[in-house]
Amino acid sequence: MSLAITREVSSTIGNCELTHLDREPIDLSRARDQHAAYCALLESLGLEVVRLPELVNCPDAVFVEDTALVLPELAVLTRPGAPSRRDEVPSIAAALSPHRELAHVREGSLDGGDILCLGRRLFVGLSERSNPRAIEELADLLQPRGYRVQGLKISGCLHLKTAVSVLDEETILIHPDWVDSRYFPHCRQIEIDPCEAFAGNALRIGSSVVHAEEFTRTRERLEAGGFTVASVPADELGKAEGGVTCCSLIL
Ligand code: CIR
Repeated sequence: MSLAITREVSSTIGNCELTHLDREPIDLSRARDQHAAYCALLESLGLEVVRLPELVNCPDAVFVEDTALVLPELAVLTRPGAPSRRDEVPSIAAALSPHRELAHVREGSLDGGDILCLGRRLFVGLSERSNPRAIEELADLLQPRGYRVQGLKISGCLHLKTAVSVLDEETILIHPDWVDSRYFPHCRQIEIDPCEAFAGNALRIGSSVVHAEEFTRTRERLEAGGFTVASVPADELGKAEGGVTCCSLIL
């Protein structure tokens, strides 16, 4: 059975990093309820969910995606671009170590939310969090294992995966104002509804697509494209700039 590593929402999430959104109060109990619904949804889709305890001193620790890139052959622990997030990494390394060989980004900065995997092609967003040095380090680690690593520009959003997500082997969901669709000439592309700027983040689990429930117009586009959408409430963690991919590492 596949595994999803998740972590409880920190009681300090109100002090999260914010880049593109204004700070709004976050209702902790509502955020935790939504996170619990997310974990339950992953279980209903057949995953075994590991729930790590909260890290009180790391407000953003629920967003485990940013701390590692998990591939079939190995896991690469990142060096998050926000210094406040670097203490999240050791406990994720401990959680991953029974399952994967581990490698580390040591010099550059990299958030997992900036890495889009399309088969053995890895696209890395050059964001405010991830830089060319980290892309070089990733390439050194992964090219010998048959991966191609390519940086690409994004603008207007936090991470590459805020703007584009993989739906299946040949299809992506994309916000074309935030990432140039010409980077993906080989893909069928479904555009988000323009009224729903944050709808580009989606998590593929088997034949389902996990998606935030408030983005009903984009959901219609996904369904028209032939996808089965599993909606989950996510607006409270959305105030911390988190989406559905951010809250798990899938093995
Ligand atoms: C941060 O700014 O780091 C968090 N408040 C949000 C991280 C969301 N992670 C993701 O998109 N992968």
